[in-house]
Amino acid sequence: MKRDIIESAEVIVCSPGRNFVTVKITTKAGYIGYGDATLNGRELAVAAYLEHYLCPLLEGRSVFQTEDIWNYFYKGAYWRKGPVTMTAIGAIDMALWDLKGKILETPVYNLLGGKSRSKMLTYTHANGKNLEDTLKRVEELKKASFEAIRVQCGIPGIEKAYGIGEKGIYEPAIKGNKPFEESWSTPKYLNFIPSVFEEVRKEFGEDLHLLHDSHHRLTPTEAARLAKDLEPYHLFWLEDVTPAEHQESFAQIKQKSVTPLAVGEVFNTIHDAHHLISNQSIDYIRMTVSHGGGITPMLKIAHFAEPYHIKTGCHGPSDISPIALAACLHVDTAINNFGIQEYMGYSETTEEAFPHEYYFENGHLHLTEAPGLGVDFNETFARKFEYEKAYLPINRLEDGTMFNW
Ligand code: KDG
Ligand code: MG
Repeated sequence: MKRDIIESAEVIVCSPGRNFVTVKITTKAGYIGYGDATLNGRELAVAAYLEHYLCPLLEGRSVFQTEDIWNYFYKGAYWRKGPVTMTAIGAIDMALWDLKGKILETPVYNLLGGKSRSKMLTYTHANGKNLEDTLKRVEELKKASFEAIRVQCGIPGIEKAYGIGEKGIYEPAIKGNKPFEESWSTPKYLNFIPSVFEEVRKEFGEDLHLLHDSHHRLTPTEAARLAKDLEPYHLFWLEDVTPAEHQESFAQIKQKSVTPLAVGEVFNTIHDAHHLISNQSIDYIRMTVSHGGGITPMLKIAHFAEPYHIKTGCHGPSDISPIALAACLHVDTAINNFGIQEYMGYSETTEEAFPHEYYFENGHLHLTEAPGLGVDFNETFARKFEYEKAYLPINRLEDGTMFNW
């Protein structure tokens, strides 16, 4: 019996700790590969796309044909791109690479170029309701060995600002039948945020890598002001300063400031970023493996960015499962132009549902020699937690105008 021929592909939607969509591909010889198809707040759309259109076409295909299968789904659909389509293709691609590694008894990174490094610099989030809280959280994370920290802070006068959770835990999707409403004031934000970084530097010195996410809220001129105001605090990067559909905006910001720029967590193909990369308008490309269509295209994007001095900084929120995080880590390990890996961490229930080989130690994520992606799926346990609809918040200006979240 050929080891690599696919027998079935199945989609599992459940909520161990939060909602996740998992693809399970089984070969005729009994090998099992897993992919993550979670698209926060739109999970069932991806599940339906997979169940109705992609999974039924996999039977009889060889798991080794990742390039042809990827193009079969991308070019073969006629309708290209978009987060739903690309997350669905990404999950299958990930599961196929997992299977290739398992069949060949080697970690996936060995199939992508081999080990370029032994550990990945990792950042996590300090989200404080106010400055005092934020400084406390930075202190805790430093003690937990993080060398790179994304710093967000509640803004005086804004009741519910982006990225601030209760007791330091931040989960953006909220269960219910309607999105939660946040509010926003760009002037209040711009007037306050530089003072946060001034305090963080005063308290913790220059050695800590500091990052910040503006979450798509500024115009290019406002973004340039923030980037300039933050220059004295030497950020590792300033993320998503402006809505990323308009690639030309970044060139304007780049000309006005030397604060490094990162973007890409909502991108799903190279066509969202090719000008940004070839014009060197950014410093870090932040697409993640699941939403960017899988390991196959992510590797090409990293290679394309390399000669332009652009490094990777894969999105790694808790709303992609440990399977997708592991897929990022295998790409991170294999490429030369790795920058940093985001890691928000998971609840105990999520950890139990997805036992994994990767581990965090001394500020870095590490992989082992385990074959495939090195993440298992405890299906019986995970299925005990039923999917519940959850939406990402929406965001309005103080006068009620719909704004970017
Ligand atoms: O689902 C949306 C989150 O993943 C996003 O808000 C997190 O911006 C984010 C980040 O940088 O991790
Ligand atoms: Mg972000």
